Amino acid sequence: MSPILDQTRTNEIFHYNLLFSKYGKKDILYGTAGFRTNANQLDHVMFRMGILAVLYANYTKKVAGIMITASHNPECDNGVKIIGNNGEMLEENWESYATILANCKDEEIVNSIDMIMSDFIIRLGNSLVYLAHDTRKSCPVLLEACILGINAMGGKYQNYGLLTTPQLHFMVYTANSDSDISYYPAERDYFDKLKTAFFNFSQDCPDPPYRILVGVDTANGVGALKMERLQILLRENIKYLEFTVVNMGLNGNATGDIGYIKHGRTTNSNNHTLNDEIENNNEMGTIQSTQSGLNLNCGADYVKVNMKPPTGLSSVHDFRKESPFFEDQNVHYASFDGDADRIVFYYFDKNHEFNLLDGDKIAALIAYYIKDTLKICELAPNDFDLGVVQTAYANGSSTLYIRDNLNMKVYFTPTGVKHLHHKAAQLDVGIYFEANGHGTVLYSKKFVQKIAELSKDGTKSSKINTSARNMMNFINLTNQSVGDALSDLLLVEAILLKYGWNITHWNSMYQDLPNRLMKIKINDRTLVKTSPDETICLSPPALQEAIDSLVSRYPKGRAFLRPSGTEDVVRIYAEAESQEKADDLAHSISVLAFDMAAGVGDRPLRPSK
Ligand code: G16
Repeated sequence: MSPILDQTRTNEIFHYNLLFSKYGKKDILYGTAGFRTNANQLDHVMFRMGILAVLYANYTKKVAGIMITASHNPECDNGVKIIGNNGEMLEENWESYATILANCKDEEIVNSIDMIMSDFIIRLGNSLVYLAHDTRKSCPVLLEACILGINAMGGKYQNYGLLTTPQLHFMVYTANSDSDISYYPAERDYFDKLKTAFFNFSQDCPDPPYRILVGVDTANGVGALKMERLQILLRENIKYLEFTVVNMGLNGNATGDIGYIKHGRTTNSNNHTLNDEIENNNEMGTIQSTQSGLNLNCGADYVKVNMKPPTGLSSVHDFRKESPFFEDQNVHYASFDGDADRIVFYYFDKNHEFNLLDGDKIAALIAYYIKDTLKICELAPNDFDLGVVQTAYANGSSTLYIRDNLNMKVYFTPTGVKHLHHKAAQLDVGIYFEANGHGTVLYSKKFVQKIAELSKDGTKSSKINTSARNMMNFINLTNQSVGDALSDLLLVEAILLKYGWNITHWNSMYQDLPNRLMKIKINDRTLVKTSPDETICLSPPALQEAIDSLVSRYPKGRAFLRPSGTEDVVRIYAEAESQEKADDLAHSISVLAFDMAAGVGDRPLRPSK
């Protein structure tokens, strides 16, 4: 998320006509606009991000995007993601300017703007900023502040209302791939692309003997509306795959079984059809859902961190028990986060044990499919630079599997999708996933061109033509601008369909090393410094030595800690040969860090099963 916001600032009222008269268009008269709200006192920051986006759009001469969301964090948190000109994340050098602008005093704003304009040699002209937001109640107020900032700089904006973060990335990417920036891509384009690619892919796959039921936990967030729409679109053509959406965040029911399918129709407990919501949200509209319980006891982060299912799944279980169509092995689940840019999968095995398939397993599955396809297409392994990009959080077993079984290169970057994305973009096929479920695949022009040629090459066997066509559809199904829960969901389902695998089969690709993720609050997390790859703690002094000594006592032990970039916490990751030992190790390091780095509040408790 960018920039790093100073949440401790007191509220400010900013007189935007000062900026307007300096930078905005002089022919429109605006009064003084002040805004005083309690949206975590971040409205002034959103105002400045509106300004920044206009400057950035003027610099790149492309559409910029602002997504108002605090993603996987609780409802009370607020944040903003700025989207760069390729539909990707804002460049790093701009992030530091965004941070300066976000945190400067009111009286320094003009100077900060002038500095940015001079450093990037910006001349203000036409600029367009796309806006969207998640379902937080604070969004309308923050959006208003953002629009004021854009207006103050004489910029134009297009408000898309409720979108997932990856959808807004897609809009910016689409607009910027077209030279005419007055064209507004529609949400329909996004859904058409996914629907068509998935349908075409499935045409070349065998029909599964049973219908497959996928329970999707949308974290009571914006993903609910979008998943609902995707489900309706897919249902037109795909008969054997049924999605059941839970934790839709409507009716103020945070944790109940809110949405479920009966006779192929989706209702909530009020018999209010969700189609109404979708129709109201007609592409550009802004509706604020009456959601609550966003990311609360549900969603990708909750499931990954706690290694347990979210609340709200019992409707899927009920359905499964009642229906003769579904067999256990054909039921699995997925969880999105609050802005639907992450996804993890899971299922219950015969012993009703919970099994998690996180970003590492998704990366391994995609790597397997791509490797297999290249082999069928008779492309030499060295023709293309293929690789998987991971972070230190990647499970050790996943790295070994990708390296040793798939013979693919594995690269490591620091945490943060921007780093992984950047590395993946240097490869012909760059598969990147963080263990938390955030990731996608990037394909080079050279690779796409070759696959397109092979799909139509009459001198090749029909097997090669089909596999290459399959790969082309897979490429079209991928959101290459950013990790996208909806797109990733379909990528996974497409591969499972192709091989006729159920989730148990997928899970058996390799066995995760037992691991545990914990977080602690300390007085000042900025005092914790790590090596660039985040595996060694450089400060406070002596902490790493103590960690090393603990780790050495655990067979197959590995552990590290790092300050979070999105929450006021330090995260601790540990792996070991058993779950109990991984829990022990993570807990011991948490206590160590708590004691050595001025922990705040209660000492960390040992994780419960
Ligand atoms: C964001 C970043 C991810 C990162 C996550 C947690 O996720 O995009 O790359 O892994 O925060 O970061 P940290 O451990 O530094 O708090 P999201 O879903 O909020 O975009």
